Amino acid sequence: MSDYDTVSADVEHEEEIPEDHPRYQDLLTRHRIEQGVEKGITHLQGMHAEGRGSAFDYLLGEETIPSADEAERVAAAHLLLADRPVLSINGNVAALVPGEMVDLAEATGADLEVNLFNRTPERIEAIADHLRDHGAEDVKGVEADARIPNLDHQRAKVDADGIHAADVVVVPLEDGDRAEALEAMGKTEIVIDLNPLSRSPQVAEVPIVDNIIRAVPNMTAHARDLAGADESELRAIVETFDREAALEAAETRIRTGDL
Ligand code: PTJ
Repeated sequence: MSDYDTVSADVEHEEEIPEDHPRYQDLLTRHRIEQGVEKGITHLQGMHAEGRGSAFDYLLGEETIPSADEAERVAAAHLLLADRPVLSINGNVAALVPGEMVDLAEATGADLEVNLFNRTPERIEAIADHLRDHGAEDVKGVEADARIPNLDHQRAKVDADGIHAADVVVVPLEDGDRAEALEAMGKTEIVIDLNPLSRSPQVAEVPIVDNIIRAVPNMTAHARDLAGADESELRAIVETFDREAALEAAETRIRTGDL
């Protein structure tokens, strides 16, 4: 019998998923992605992305490993130091952690911007509404009056006073081309991605190899802890971070199960 056999596939509300189920987080994640597709928030391709992520998470032990926790603290420090931090939201992020992204934006003074790989006006509006339903006051990305250079048309659309002008950008579950193009614009990129070998974490200044469901609340908790820290303390946290070591620790955990 598989772990899934005890939970019906047609769960209507996430409260029906038993919290003591051994694969609770995975079931919750799948349910939220399905709901996202049904609401027109998440693209069908988001299901494939989720399936890939879930396999890596299984190998990570479905927990935040110490190197990811450190990266999440470093990310919080970067966001607190930034002049114009922006959190980029796609269809998977909106389905999985809408309220948690709003909390992180509040804790760090960041803006929220919808930025889609498969961009349509309907999805942009649906995601902006969904974020507002979860407490967001201002959602960028609807106007899209600027372009990321060297990227083809739809994926390049951003707000001039949002991602285009940002100094620090959180780009979760991102496709590699756009992550590289943002990096080429000189932005400090914080990438959340369960696959440490994917191009996005490989180009990020802060790669976070963790499930977004765990990573975002943990970043917010770190940001709240660091809220009273002075600039020199935040700079020390950022400067001592070793991105190569973080990527290596995640890959080792996935390949061997060892920390
Ligand atoms: O909403 P759109 O139109 O912007 O499209 C979004 C998707 C995710 C479909 C698009 O960006 C895409 O195709 O992304 P990729 O290239 O499939 O990359 C997604 C990455 O996110 C993969 O490396 C997955 O391992 C990773 N991933 C998936 N689920 C999670 C995750 N990382 C962290 N937490 C997750 N829950």
